[in-house]
Amino acid sequence: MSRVLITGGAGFIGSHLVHRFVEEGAQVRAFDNLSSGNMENLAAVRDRIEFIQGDVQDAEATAAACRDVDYVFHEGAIPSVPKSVADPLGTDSPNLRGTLQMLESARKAGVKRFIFAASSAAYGNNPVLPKREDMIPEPVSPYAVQKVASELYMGSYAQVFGLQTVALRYFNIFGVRQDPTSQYSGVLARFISLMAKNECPTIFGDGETSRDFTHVDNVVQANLLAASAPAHVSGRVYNVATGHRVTLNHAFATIGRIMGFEGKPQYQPEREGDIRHSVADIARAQDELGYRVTVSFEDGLGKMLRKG
Ligand code: UD2
Repeated sequence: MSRVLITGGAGFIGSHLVHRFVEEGAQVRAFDNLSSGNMENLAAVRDRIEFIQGDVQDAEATAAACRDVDYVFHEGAIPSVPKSVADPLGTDSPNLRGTLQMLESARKAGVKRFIFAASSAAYGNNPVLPKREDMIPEPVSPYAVQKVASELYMGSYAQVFGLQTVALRYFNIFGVRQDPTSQYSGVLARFISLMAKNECPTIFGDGETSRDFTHVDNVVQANLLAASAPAHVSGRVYNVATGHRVTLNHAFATIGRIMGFEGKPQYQPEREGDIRHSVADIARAQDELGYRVTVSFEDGLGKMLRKG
């Protein structure tokens, strides 16, 4: 039986990994400083996991977290582009230094493989579509720099120390337990929570902006595959997405139809720094990890609205 550590385990994506590994019968340890994570996300499995409240920058806490663990899934971070712009130094510590600390603790503990939540932010404003992993990274925000630099540390630890590492670049992930409360929350969670209160969501721009919206179940599957794939995936980077893009207008209409919301969106000027289109090439993940999109955009929305 595998022993797994999930950092950011009380957060949105981390808690999905925790739930899935509990179902798989793994021995699960969740690690979170509860700065943005929430124990409610783990309520259903709390008595079946070990939980450590700690910070990814803390050498002692991370050493304890990595003890007797086979696989580390490092999701813990401050997952916000605007926060990184407002506070580059304050976000660098958890997002980059935290990754380095986790790698160091994992290496010392003899972890088999280290899987990291990287980001499509690595592609920045490069207009070429779809985004392929062999494109040169063009990070723009401090957040993107922190994620790309973390990937580079992953590659370094794979080559220099022989720690097996895999970086998964997530594209616009959505699903239940995603926090809809901030103006910087994922747009779909935001639309759903506003429509549920019969309030009109805002679309920034003309609504033809598009994203590769990816249901979190696909992310969970990608992580399982990244852990079990042959050793030659070590040191590599993979897009985790659907390979299709959906416009904000289409997303609004689809959610409205499912929820029976009849209002119109409010259009406001484009948000500064937004990229226009984003869609991934997922061939590398398909070929090397055996990744398949198991939940489409529409099915994912249905699941999210049924709270499944
Ligand atoms: C995503 C990631 C971010 C980073 C970035 C890399 C999420 C939540 N964020 O940011 O972490 O990886 O990609 O490029 O996945 N919008 C509206 N109305 C709203 C809220 C947003 O129209 O109420 C628009 C927003 O202006 C943007 C699009 O929806 O054009 C997507 O916004 P987002 O914040 O969900 O995600 P994104 O792609 O900016």
